[in-house]
Amino acid sequence: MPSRKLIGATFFCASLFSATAAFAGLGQPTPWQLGLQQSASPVMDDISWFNDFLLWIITAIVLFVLILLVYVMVRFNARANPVPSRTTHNTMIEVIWTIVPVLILVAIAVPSFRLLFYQLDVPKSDLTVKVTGKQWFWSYSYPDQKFEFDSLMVQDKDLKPDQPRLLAVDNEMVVPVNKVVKVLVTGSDVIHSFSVPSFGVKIDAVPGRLNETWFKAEREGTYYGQCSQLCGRDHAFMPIAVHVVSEQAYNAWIDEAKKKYAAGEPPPSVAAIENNLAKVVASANAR
Ligand SMILES: [Cu+2]
Repeated sequence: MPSRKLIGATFFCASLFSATAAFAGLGQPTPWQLGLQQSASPVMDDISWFNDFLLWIITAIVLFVLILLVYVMVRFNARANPVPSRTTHNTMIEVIWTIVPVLILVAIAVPSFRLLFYQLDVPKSDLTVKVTGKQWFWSYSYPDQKFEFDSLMVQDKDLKPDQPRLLAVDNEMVVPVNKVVKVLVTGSDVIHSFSVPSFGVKIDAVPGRLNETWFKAEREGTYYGQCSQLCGRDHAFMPIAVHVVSEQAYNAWIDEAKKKYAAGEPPPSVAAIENNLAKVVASANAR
């Protein structure tokens, strides 16, 4: 009974969707996670919706083709149908199987393009953060506040109990909740990619080019991402951590960060550079 099969399959899909919501973590991956990470921004809401929408469409297509195949095998096998029909053309069916896929593709294309423009069209922003991918860490610059800092992965031996391994960093990028953050992304050496799944952000960091994207985090918390462009030896060890806080906490952080980073590190002395170079040469000779 195909109708009962269909109900069973629909039920299975529905339970898969609810399982996705249950398993997916906020801001970071979880063991045995199915589907995408939980959304924390309007763009990611739309990406999640589009993902589920496509899943329904492909599920319906797969079931339809499966039912047709089973029907053909049962109804038209040599035993059940010893004298086959000689039909080769049926205009009506040919028109349908041309038009229906076109309609399906249009139904997919419309929300797909809408989403693409939504992602790429940066709305009026409340603050700007410039992100630079380096081998192998990220630097965050707050041009309005005139400071910049590096963000390096926390090594396993220094990991605190509440920090996720390979994702936690020493200096997180901090942004206020419910504010549009414009992100300028570039690379300083090779191509990296700035990616935070919960915000629906993924954009290449290309040396000599400034890419831009945006997000609006709608919930406080820490959101993790990783470099998503193979960039060399420590590609897997340059995570991204974005701490979303209240407006007051953000302002307090800005005051503190200005003191901590504004002066920046003094440029290294010539002696220090020469010393460093000597070490590099010595280690190269030793090898
Ligand atoms: Cu990278």
